[in-house]
Amino acid sequence: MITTKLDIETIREDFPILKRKVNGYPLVYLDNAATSQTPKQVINTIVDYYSRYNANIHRGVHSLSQEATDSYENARIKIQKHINAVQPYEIIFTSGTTDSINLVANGFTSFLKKGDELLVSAMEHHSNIVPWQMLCERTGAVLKVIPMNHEGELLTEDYAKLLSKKTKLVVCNHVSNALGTINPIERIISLAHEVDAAVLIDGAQAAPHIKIDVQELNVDFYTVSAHKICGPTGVGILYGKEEWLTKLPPYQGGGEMIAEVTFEKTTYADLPHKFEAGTPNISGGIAFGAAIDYMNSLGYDAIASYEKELLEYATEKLMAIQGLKIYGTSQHKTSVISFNVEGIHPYDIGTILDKLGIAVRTGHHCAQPVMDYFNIPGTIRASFSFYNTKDEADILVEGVKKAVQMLS
Ligand code: C6P
Repeated sequence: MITTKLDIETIREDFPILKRKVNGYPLVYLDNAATSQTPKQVINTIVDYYSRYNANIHRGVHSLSQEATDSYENARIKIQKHINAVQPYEIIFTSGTTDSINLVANGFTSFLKKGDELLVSAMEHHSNIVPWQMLCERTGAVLKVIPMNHEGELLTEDYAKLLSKKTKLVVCNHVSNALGTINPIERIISLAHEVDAAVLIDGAQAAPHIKIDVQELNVDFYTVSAHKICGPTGVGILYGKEEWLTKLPPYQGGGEMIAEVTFEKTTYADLPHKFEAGTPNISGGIAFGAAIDYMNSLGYDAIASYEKELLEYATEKLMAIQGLKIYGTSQHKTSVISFNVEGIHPYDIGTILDKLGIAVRTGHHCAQPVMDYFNIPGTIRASFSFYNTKDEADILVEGVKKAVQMLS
């Protein structure tokens, strides 16, 4: 298959923020794993919503409310089609991946008993650790860890040995935010299903880079945050198989999630509303749909092939810096480079890079167990998106060299 090449100069025109200067230098934005930038197509969708049809949804008979409801539900359908869910009501709007995971963890309270087991990978974000620890505290279930190696790859044979009839749930990220590793989730899911365990995949870092097909994956739950794929903050989704979402109890009580309320008893609404209490982030949901349209207009194959080029280029250049070590060296990686320079604290390099207009993240990246595994306080993380360029990779490399010179 021939992949069309991205026209990066034209694409960059879509992102007004890329024109700004920081500390007197043109912005080099390499913190895309924390949050991606927003194209004008998505910004305009939000402006249009507030300018023309701002209204509460699923409630009024008036025209504005119906227009807003239609747009919001249309966004749900776009997301359903994008990840190939069977039904639109298998898409639950949430405030993001963290919220989606907490929804499932809360619901599993009634499914687990003392001695049941949950498997979590060694390279999870805190969002995919802490809610499960809280679930274990509530139920007496036991949390076990799928180990990884020094390349930052999960040990699938060890994983297979951890699985048993006691395993009720396996949770794992599709892509590690701290290392960039793309995990073999197809195998993780199929092995879990052999012991009848459910699987939740945290797709926060995969959705910007990989086209997801939840039916092909046969995954039970999958989470996405809009702000990492060119959408707004404060909105995301939980995908759940219909059979699981039907079984799962509601997360929060309130308006819109009910069928009927009396002081004696409340009955709950059908999917997806059972999980969507209160007024949602309406403009955010609609703009999430616009972000999906934007990503698909570029094409995931073209995005992946260009980001691979950027990853290889930047990796090679950074590796040439003496004392620089990259964490996360799997062959299966997204365009994330986590690194340290011997004898220098990551925060100090990050601060100097910022003075040069280069935005990277430094620290533990909300993945402290990963840092503990490598016995480091944190890393400098440069995460590239499709709108970044090789010139920007060069600026990063020169910036790191300059920082090293100043700090040595
Ligand atoms: N990681 C990062 O800089 P929210 O905040 O709910 O949208 O996403 C949480 C989350 C969950 N899982 C993974 C793998 C993630 O990377 C994140 C967010 C950002 O790495 C901000 S901490």
